[in-house]
Amino acid sequence: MEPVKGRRETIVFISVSPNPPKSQTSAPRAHPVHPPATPPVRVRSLSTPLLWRFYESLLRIRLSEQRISRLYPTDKIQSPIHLSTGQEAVSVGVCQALRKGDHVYGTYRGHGLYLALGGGLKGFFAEMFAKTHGCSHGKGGSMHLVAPEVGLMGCSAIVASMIPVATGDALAASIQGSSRVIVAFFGDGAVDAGVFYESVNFALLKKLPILFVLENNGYAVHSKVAERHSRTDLHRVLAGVGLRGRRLEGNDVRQVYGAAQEALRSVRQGAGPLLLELTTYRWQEHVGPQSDIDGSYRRPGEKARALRRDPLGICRHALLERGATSRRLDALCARTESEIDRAVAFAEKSPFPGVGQLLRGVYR
Ligand SMILES: Cc1ncc(C[n+]2csc(CCOP(=O)(O)OP(=O)(O)O)c2C)c(N)n1
Ligand SMILES: [Mg+2]
Repeated sequence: MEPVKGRRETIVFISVSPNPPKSQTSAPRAHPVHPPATPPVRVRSLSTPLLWRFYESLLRIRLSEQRISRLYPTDKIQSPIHLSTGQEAVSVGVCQALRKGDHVYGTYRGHGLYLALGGGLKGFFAEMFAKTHGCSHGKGGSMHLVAPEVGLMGCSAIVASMIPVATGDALAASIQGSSRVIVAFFGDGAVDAGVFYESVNFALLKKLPILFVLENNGYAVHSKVAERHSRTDLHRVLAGVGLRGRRLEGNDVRQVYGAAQEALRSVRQGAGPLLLELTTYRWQEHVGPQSDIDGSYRRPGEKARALRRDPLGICRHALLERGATSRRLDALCARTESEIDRAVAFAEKSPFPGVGQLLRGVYR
C-alpha cells in the first residue's frame, strides 16, 4: 500500500501484490454486487508473451491513473476525472482481442480504453492538462478522449450517448461491406436509458457488426443496479429483446480476452450483434481522485471481495505461476513509471490551444 496525501483525505492505493494479506483471504463470500455469472469461458493456451502484454497494459492504466490522482490536487488537471481503478481488465481483455481497423466507442470513464488500445502516454497526459498535444488537442479532457489512429472514435460524458453513434458506425460498416467490427463500451447506468434499447433494436433488425460491452460495476454513481432494475441479471433481460450474450466476471483479463475473441469472431462472421456483460468493481469515487472503496453507500464485504479480485493481482499471479520473477515484474513497474514521468514533463511543456484552434475539428 502506498499512502498519498489527497485534497481532503489520505488516498490509499492498493499495491499490485499477487497474494493479498491473510486477513483478505478468508472464506470466499457471495458476490455482494452481482448475481452469479454464466460459466467461465475456456481459455485455450494463452502464450506467456501474451500474458505479459496483458500485464503491461493493465499496469500502464493503473499507474497512469494513480499519477493522475497524485497530480489532481495541484489543479493542473481541470477536467473532472472518472478513474477505472479495479476495472482495468475489461478494457485490456476486449481491446487485445480487436483487429486493426475496428472501431471503439466509450464513456467518460475512458482512460483504460485509450491506453489499452495503444494510445500514447504523451497524448494522454497532455489531454489531461488540456494542452494542444493532447489526443483531443486539449479540447476534450479526461471525459472526451479520441484517438482514431488506434481505433478510439469517441467517448462522451452523456450516459449512453455513444451507443447510437456506434450503431450508426456499424450501419456504415455494413453498407460499405467493411470487415471492421464496432465495439460500444458502456456502464450499467446506460441500460437505464431508452436510447440503448432503440440502438439495440436497430442493430438486431439490420444484423449489424457490433459488440455491446456492458461494464457492470454495480453502481451508477451511488445507485445499485437492484435499486434501478426489477431484475439484476441484465444479460438475461437483454436476451428478452433478442440481444444474445453472456455475463462473466470482468476482473480476470484471460477470461475477458477469451470471451471477447469468441464474440468478435461471431460478429465478424456476420451473425449480428452480441452482448458481453462483464462484472467488475470501481475502487475509487465516482468522480475525483479519492479512494472511496470504504464509501458508506457500499455494502459490508464489498471491499474485501474487490481486493481479492484485483485485476492486476490476478494477472501477476498467473505470470508468477509461469515462472516470472518478482524482479522482472517490478522492473516493468519502474520502467512504466519512468515513461509516465517523461509523458508528464512533455505535457507540462506543451502549449494550451490558441484561440485560432478553438473551432478547428468542431462540427458546424
Ligand atoms: C443522460 C445523462 N443522465 C445523467 C447523467 C449523470 N450521470 C453521470 S454518470 C452517471 C452514472 C452512470 O453510471 P454507469 O453507466 O454505470 O457508469 P459508471 O460511472 O459506473 O462507469 C450519471 C447518471 C449523465 N451524465 N447523462
Ligand atoms: Mg456503473
